[in-house]
Amino acid sequence: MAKGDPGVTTTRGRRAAPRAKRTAATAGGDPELVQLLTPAGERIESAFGPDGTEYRADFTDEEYRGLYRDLVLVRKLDAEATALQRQGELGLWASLLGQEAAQVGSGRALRRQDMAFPTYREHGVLYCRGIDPIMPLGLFRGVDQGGWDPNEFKFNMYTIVIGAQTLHATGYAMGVHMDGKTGGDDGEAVIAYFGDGATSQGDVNEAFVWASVFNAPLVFFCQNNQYAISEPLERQTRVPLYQRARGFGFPGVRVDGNDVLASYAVTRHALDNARHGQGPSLIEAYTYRMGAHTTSDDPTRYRIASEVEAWQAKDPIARMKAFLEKQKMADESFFAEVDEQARAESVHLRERVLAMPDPEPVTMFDHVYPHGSPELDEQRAQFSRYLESFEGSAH
Ligand SMILES: Cc1ncc(C[n+]2csc(CCOP(=O)(O)OP(=O)(O)O)c2C)c(N)n1
Ligand SMILES: [Mg+2]
Repeated sequence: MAKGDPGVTTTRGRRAAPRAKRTAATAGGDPELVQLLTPAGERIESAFGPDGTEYRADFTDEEYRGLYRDLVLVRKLDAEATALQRQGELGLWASLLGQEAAQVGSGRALRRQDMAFPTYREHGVLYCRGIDPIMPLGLFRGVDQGGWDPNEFKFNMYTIVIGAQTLHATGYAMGVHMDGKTGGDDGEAVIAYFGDGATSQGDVNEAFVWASVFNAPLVFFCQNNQYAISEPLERQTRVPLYQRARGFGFPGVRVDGNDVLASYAVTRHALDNARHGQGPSLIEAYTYRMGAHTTSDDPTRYRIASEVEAWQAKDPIARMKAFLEKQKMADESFFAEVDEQARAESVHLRERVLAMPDPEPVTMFDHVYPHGSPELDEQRAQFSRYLESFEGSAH
């Protein structure tokens, strides 16, 4: 989307609006869900969070079209990565299919100075941070260690250890606060991504405690995609996840994670509170993992097709397209042009993946420590001798 700063207005502390303004009718009767765009593509003027905060998102036509473009692009690039894995070109891929709106909405809500801590599935946020989508593919191809400069892009490394990044984010956010970088519009906020399954990890609960008592400028962004590999949500919690926040002493809100407008509005509000020194909050983005957990998983073994079909009807891209059509903000030529851009970018991605050179095996010792170590030097030498023992081999 356009790099401007789209308007999001929120009103804190108001009482809940009359029913007609709320989202209950369109969100399957769930008054707990903040939604600004229904699955049919109808725009909702405003929606209220559990603490009475009113959320709105008013974008220009260009910005609405930009959000749509982002959604289509990240889905297409993700599909290309899945195909590359299927063809043996990547070792593994964790698809974001179905979670595009949660990621683009929250990713675009970040201001330039904000820092993000992802899991292994945040390809949409990575895209919004301006990182070349080729960057994580080296990791999943096994030819590099997935490197980009976290400080340059304000986006940390992918984290496979479930929940660990919430502690990293908490420590970082505490540092931001102690350095006096909060308290104004130019303050820095931090966002930590994690899944529904991660909420059962000790790390995540410890992060909640520390962030709370040290008033860290941190948004905990939980993508509740309903599964932790094969374990459904009911194995993680007996209460809606966003309500957990209350016990830790900070606000929680559940947003329709398939609604890019609401995901943006809720995240922007939480980040702005954090940067102004109002401490952490928890966002539960209610969404669905449309594909497998990773390419190593077969979801047909633990969930039924009708469940997937029910969520297909809430597709984040279809509703944004329906909205643009209804509002006459975009015509067929626009949609065709976006599709063509997505196709061209995915072909370009594929070409670059296939051209990635295989690393020399000994380079695995290169980036373990910034300045190496005598033990590593010895291991490298041993490994080199081992490789040389294969007389006549490529090594
Ligand atoms: C500490 C730890 N325990 C277990 C695993 C294995 N594991 C990988 S993904 C996953 C499920 C995570 O589910 P969730 O937090 O809902 O995130 P999602 O994959 O659905 O995005 C598990 C248990 C791990 N990577 N790290
Ligand atoms: Mg999950």
